[in-house]
Amino acid sequence: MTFDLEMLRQHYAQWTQRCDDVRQSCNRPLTLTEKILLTHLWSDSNASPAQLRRGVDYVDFAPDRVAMQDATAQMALLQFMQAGRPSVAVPSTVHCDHLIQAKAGAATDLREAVDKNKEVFDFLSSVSDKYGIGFWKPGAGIIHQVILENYAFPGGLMIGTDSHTPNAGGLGMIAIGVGGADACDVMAGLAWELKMPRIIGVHLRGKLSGWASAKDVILKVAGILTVKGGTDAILEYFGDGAQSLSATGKSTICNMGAEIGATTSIFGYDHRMAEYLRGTGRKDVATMTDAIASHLTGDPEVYANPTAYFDQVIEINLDELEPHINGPFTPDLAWPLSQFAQAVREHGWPAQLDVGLIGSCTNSSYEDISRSASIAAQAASKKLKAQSEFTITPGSEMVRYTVERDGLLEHFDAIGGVVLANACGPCIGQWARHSDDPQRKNSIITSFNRNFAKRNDGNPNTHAFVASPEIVTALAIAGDLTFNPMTDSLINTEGFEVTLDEPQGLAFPPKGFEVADSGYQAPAIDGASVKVHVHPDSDRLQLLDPFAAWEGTDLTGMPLLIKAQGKCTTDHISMAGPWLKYRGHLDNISNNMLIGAVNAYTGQTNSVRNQLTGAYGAVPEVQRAYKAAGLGSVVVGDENYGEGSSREHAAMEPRHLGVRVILVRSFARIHETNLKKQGMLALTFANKADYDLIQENDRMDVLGLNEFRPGQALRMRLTHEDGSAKELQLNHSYNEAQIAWFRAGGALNIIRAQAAGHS
Ligand code: MIC
Ligand code: SF4
Repeated sequence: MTFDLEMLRQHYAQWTQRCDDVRQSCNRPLTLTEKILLTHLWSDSNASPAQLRRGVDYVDFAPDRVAMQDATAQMALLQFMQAGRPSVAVPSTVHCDHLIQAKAGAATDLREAVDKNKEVFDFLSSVSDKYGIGFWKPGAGIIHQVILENYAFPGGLMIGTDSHTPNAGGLGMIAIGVGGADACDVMAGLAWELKMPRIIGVHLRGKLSGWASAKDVILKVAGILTVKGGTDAILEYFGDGAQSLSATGKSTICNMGAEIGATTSIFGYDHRMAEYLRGTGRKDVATMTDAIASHLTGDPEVYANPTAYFDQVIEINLDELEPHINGPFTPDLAWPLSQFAQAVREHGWPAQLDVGLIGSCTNSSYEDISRSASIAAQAASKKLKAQSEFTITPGSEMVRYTVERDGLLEHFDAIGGVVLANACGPCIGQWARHSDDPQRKNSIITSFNRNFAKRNDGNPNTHAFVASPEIVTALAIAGDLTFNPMTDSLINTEGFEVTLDEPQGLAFPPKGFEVADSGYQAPAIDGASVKVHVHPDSDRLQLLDPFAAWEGTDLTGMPLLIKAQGKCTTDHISMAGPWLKYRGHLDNISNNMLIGAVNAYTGQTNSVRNQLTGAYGAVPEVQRAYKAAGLGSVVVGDENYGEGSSREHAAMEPRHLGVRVILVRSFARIHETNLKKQGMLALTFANKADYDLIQENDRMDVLGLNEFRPGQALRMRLTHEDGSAKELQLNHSYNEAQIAWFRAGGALNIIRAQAAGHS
C-alpha cells in the first residue's frame, strides 16, 4: 500500500554493479557508509569517488525518500508550494506526531489535539493529497517508528525534516536530518548537498546481558564523544556485538546519535534486520536483501582492520557494558549506574523522582515495551506500586495495538502507569505537567534522547535524566533516583523487602504484529484539482513572501542583538512546547526568537539592550525595533551554536526579523546549513578568543562581501561605544552554490527562478 516494491527491485538490481564500480574507482575495500553514499551521487555531479575528501568536500546526492513531521512539514511544504511543481519528485511522507499534547491519556489527548490543530492537520492533509505525499494521520505514530516499520530499507538514502531521522540506520539505511528547505529541494527534483562526512567506526564486541540494553551503548558513546564529537561524521557500527542487537535496538542507537551531533549512524545488514523486515510484513524486501547481503554491509577487510579505513575507531565491549544514566541538562553527561547515586548526592540533584517517562521515537519498540512491562509485572506481583508518576508513549499504532493485545499495557496500569497517545508528547514539551510548585527543584527521568533545560515541561528547575526504558521503569517504581535495581532492594506495600529481577523481553510479538487502523492516507492519483486552503487571517499558517536579495554591498553599522553565552541549542533559539502551534506562521513564531539564550553581559534570558534607546527589552521586540529602523543586526554565539533540532525556524526567524549575521565560535551542522539556505551569513571567529572582544554596545561591519569566495576569510570591523575600533578575521564554510544562495537572498529564490524559467 505504501511502499513501492518495484522501485526497490530496480534499486537492488543495480546495487551490486554500482558497489563494484565504486570499489573499482576507489581501488580499495569500502565501508558501508561509502557504499551507500557513493552509489547515491547525483547523476550530473562530476565528483570522482576516489578523490572526495572527507570532512572537506561538498557533494551532491540523490536521496531515495523524504520524511517530514507535522511541526517541520508546515514550513517545508509552504516552501515547496513556492517551487512551482505539480507533485513531489521522490517518494515522500508526512507524519502527524509533534502537535499532540500529553495531558490525561491517549484517547482524550488525541481528540483534543485533532480539534485544536484542525487547521494545520487539514492543511498538511490537503497539501499531501495535492502533491502526491503519503499522509500519516495524528495517532498513527511517531515519524521514525512509522518509517522503520514501513519504509526504511538497507542500502537506501533518506532525508527527513527531523534530527532523529537517523533512526532508520537500524535497518541499514543512511538517514539524515535536514531543514525543511533541503527537503523542499529534493521534493522539487534537485540534488541534495552534504559535506562528505568523516566516518567513525564503532566496534561492538560481545553481548548485552541483564539490565544493560541498546540504549546504554549510545549513552556510553555520548559520554565518549560529547555533544560535538560526532559533528560532520557518520558512525558506522560493526562487530559481533552489532549483530547481537535487534534491529530496533540498533535504531535506538542510531536515533540518539543525533545527540552527539553525528550526521547519522548506521549498522550493516544482518539476520536481525532480515528478521525485522519479515516480522513487519516485508518478506519480499527481506528476500531481496538476503540475495545481496554482502553488498549491504562494509567489506570484511574494513572491519578486520578498521583503523586503516575509518577516521576514528571506538571499541565497546557489550559483555562489560553497565546501564547508564545521562544528565542532567545535557545528554553527554554519562554516569554508569553504579556511580550515579553518588553523583546525585554530590551534586545535590533532587533524589526524589517525580516522574518517569518511557517511550518516544528512541525507545518504543515491542522489545522496549515488553522488557519494561516485565519489570512492571514483577513489581505488581511483589506488591510494589510506582512511587513516581509514570507514563508510557508507544511509538506507533502498530506497536500500541499489539502490546495492548498481548496484555502488556495492563502491567503498567497495575502499578499506576498512564498510556499516552502515540506521539511525541512530553518529549517535545507537549506536556501539560501538573506541578505543585514550579519553583521547586525536581527530577524526572525519561527514555527519550534530549534533556536540555526546559525541554520537557518548560521548567528550568526540572532536572531531566535519560536512561533505558527498563531503568526508567525501575526508578519510577522506587521513586528514587539513587535506587540501583542491580544491587538495592525496596520495601513493598506489606512492609517486606523485595528486589527486582532482570528484565525479560522479546524482539517480536510471538503472535506477530497487528493493527486495526494504521492511520495512513494515500494521496490523490491526480492532485491538480485539490485545493489547499490557507486563511489570510489565520494565526497558525501564513504563506511565505520571498526574502530580499543581497543589496550588493558590505553590511555596515549593525548593532549587536545578543551575545549568547554557553549552550545555545535550537531549543534556546526557537523554543518548542507552546510555540509549536506557530510552526506554520513565520511572523508569529518569530516572537520566540532567542528568548531562551543567555545574554553574556547580564546572565539573563530574553533581555537585551536596545542600542537605539538604551533600554533593555525582550529579544524579539528589540530586533523588531531594529528592523523598523532599517538596521540589520548581528547575533554572537559560543561553541556548537544551534545544536539539537533540525527546525529551520531557528534560521528563518532571525532572517525574517532582519538579523543579517550569526557569528559564533562553532556551529552545529544542520543549523549552519539552514542559515545558509535562508540567505543568512553564518560565520565563525577565525580566532575563537575574539568572542571576548565583542562588547554590548558594539556596531559591526562585515567587509569583503564583494569578494565572497569559498575558502577565503571575511573581515569584521567592530566599533566600540567609545569610538575605538578593531578588525577581526571571520571564517566561513560557504561553497560557490551557497554563496549564490546568499546573493539571491535564499536558496528558494533560485529554485523559484529556475522553475519559472522552465515553465
Ligand atoms: C526534537 O526532537 O527536538 C524535534 C522536535 O523532533 C525536532 C524537530 C522539530 O523541532 O520540529 C528535531 O529533532 O529535529
Ligand atoms: Fe518526537 Fe521526541 Fe522523537 Fe523528536 S525526539 S521525533 S520530539 S519523540
